[in-house]
Amino acid sequence: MPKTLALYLHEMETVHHVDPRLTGLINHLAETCKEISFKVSQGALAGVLGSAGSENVQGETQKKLDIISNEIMCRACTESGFVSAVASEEMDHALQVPENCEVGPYLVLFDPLDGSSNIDINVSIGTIFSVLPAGEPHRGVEDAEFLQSGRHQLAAGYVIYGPQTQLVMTLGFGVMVFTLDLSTGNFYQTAENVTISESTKEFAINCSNMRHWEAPVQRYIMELLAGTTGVRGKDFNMRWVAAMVAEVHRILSRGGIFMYPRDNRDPNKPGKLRLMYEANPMSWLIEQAHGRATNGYQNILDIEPTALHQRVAVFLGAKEEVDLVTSYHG
Ligand code: AFP
Repeated sequence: MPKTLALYLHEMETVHHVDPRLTGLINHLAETCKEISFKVSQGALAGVLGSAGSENVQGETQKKLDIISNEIMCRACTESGFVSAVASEEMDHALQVPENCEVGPYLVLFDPLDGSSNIDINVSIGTIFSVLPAGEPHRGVEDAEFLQSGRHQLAAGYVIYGPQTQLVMTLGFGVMVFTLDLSTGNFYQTAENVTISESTKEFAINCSNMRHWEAPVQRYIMELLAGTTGVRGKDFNMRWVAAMVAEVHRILSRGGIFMYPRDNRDPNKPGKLRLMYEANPMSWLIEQAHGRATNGYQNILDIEPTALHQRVAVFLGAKEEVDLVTSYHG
């Protein structure tokens, strides 16, 4: 039988001296995502599909499962005893730990349900998380305390709710994959030290936005589309799932490059994806798997955040391709 998540986390404590409160938090997140996974699998039977009729801080329409997942994550994290506060893509500001619960030394950020447009059509979605240091456990955490670059992350990962429910995570010692066994309720390790090939023939981008992209991205994509008849001299395949979790999972599984560039529709929105909830945790996973992640100009993990809900352009995956499209930005 493969290794359980619990055993892997115990090894991290003994071999790499990872703080037991951090491994405790990861275990807690995994248990919490099992609950979300169950709700997702129930779908219409649990009445969790469809729109909630509200908007989040980004002005996006919320689905019922966005709200349900957010409530599950918020409650589980703030009552865990491991965190000083949490921040979510679905909430305006940081959420504090209730007075009757203990505080811990970590800050957790999450996108409780990434890929909301896939919920009602039964296509892969996921929960993304990022763990930052809080210093001494304390209350009254300000939003500003979350504004740490991705290099400060102590743990990052996601749980994908697809044909299988899988936890993919890093504590800075490689990327590990755990698959939920529904018969035992345990996560078992099914891949370790995942690496991404430097080259690829597969890309992911929402081409419907092509006319809005900046010149470097237009050039790069046109070259890919030209295939064997163009400067690249090889044909490329394309995929688009509309859930970053699923795109990153495919890239970790068989390689590729994923892009969500900035475009000229709204100068106040440099890209669609959120730095703190999506780009940072995914970029750390990709770097741990020997890939690369940039915003076209610099490594995403080096970006100093200025706002909790900051957006960012994202190019991540196979090193050769990310380097090339980044070089086109000049
Ligand atoms: P939602 O979670 O709001 O559906 O957004 C998902 C996402 O942030 C990311 O996971 C996808 O890669 C991207 O948006 C899809 O965007 P488009 O709908 O513009 O293709």
